[in-house]
Amino acid sequence: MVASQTVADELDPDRLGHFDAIIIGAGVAGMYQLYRLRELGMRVRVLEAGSDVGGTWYWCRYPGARFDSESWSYGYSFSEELLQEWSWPEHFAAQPDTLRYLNYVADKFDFRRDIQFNSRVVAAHFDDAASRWTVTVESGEHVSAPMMITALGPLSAFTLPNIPGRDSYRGPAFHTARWPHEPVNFKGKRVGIIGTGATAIQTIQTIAKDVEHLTVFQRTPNWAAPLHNSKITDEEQKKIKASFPEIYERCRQTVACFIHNPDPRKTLDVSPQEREAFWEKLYSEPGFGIWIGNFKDMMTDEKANALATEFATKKIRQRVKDPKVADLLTPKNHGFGTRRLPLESGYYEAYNQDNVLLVDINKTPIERITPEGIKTSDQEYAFDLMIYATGFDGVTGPYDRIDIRGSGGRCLKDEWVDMPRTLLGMQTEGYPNMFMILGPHTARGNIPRNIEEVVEWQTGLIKYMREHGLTRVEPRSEAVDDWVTVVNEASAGLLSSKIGSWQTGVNRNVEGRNVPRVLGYNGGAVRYRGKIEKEAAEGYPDFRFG
Ligand code: NA7
Repeated sequence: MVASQTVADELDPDRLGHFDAIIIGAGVAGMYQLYRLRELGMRVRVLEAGSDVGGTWYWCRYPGARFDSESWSYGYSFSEELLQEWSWPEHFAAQPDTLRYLNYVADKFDFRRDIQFNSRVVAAHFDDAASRWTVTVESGEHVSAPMMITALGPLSAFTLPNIPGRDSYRGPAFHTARWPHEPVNFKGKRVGIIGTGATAIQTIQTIAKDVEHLTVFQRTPNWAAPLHNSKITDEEQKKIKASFPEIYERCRQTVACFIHNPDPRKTLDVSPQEREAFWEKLYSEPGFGIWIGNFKDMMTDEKANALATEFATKKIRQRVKDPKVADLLTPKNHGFGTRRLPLESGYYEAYNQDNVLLVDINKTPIERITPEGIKTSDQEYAFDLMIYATGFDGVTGPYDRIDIRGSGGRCLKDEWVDMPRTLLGMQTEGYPNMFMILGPHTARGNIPRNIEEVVEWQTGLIKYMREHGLTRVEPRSEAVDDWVTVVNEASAGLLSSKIGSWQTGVNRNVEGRNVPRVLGYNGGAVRYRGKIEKEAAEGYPDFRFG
């Protein structure tokens, strides 16, 4: 099967040209794109760095990894049979269940026969004369096809902290995005973890009860709110399976494709008592309601945001016994919800345990990593195991890590060094026949919903080209300019636009990535859908064909 369809086969001149498209990545996006291109009768090769399918859910298998979005709103919606066959065990599934699900999908639709694993893409070059992309993997082998679809994932380029001595540590050290496939035993271990983002929060709350001692090195605290996960009962399961049309319709109508949507009221429209009661209700309910279902001005009005921030601060104080620790865990440099809000299950309570220590590395900076552990300005810590929960070079990072050369040898990394330029987040000028799934400047929220939308739209464009005998497509320059303006305007006034996070492409471990950039279309999924549907209905006027 896969073994017999190697890249080397493709080098056989008799077979050269057999592929109609190359997809990079076999995660949620790559697999769905494969499904849709197969429907068009295209011969597709998927190149995947991992040894199996799953993307994010293949790599990020750290303890406690799980959805923050409702499982039943997250799965693929394209197959009624699949929807009925698969049963999510919990309202917010854990990573092993999600990976099991993606494997189930890969088996059911026989995806693996078109996927080449252990093939990290390092370069993709467009040949103008032949109008083909040649895509090279780490081993030096390459494949070529007229079309290339990047399904890289916005969070796949993980970053290690640039701390001196990092390689000198003698014990095991894992980044959360490269967690071992074998179980890691925490019993009796002294563990150090760097980072306090969504990933660290899930890890910390999960391992705190097992470790002998856990030291958390925090640079910037993040806001977090309760997930309120629970098992799905048989009765709920039946109800969910009977309601998929309504669930997906709901996701289509909301701003970020989740089941949650902003409350139409403004924060100051209601009395302080009513506000408090509303927030208490949201805080006690499962999922992103407290973030996405909050008052509609929470993300745009400083005063409104300050009140929500006050509420969230109070919650931390209520839950963390030591007021000094509570204060340390309270973000001071960004308001509630202005970074992607991690959902937690007992995160704050973990700090009430005697075996958990929070170290503020702003006060006592990490000087170096030593063979035994970590040396801060005032102390040396010895660990049996270290965890880097230090995040990702978000959105553009995965593109920067591939040498992508377009028409005339132009280099994507150089062109995007300050700001990416795209049309609808799907294509970029000068890179013909390169289709991006969740590239910069698309709407992002409930990721599989966004993926399905983009994949279906791009498949529609490819179908249109095949029906009209067109072999080359790229966006018109003026349309790209317009889209960049639209994207920037949609982010203006959003409090989150000014805040450094992976969503704004800030990562202090990566040179030149210190300043927030607009990397998503923030005008909402409904408006985004309206724009892409109009473009298709009008016969793709913003694209140039050849
Ligand atoms: P995040 O949310 O980007 O968090 C990374 C964390 O690591 C964050 O607390 C960083 O602090 C910290 N970090 C990074 N580098 C360092 C160094 N050098 N020293 C100390 N601390 C550091 O990534 P996650 O993986 O947690 O979550 C990513 C997304 O995955 C999440 O939003 C969900 O959508 C799923 P900083 O804030 O930079 O001061």
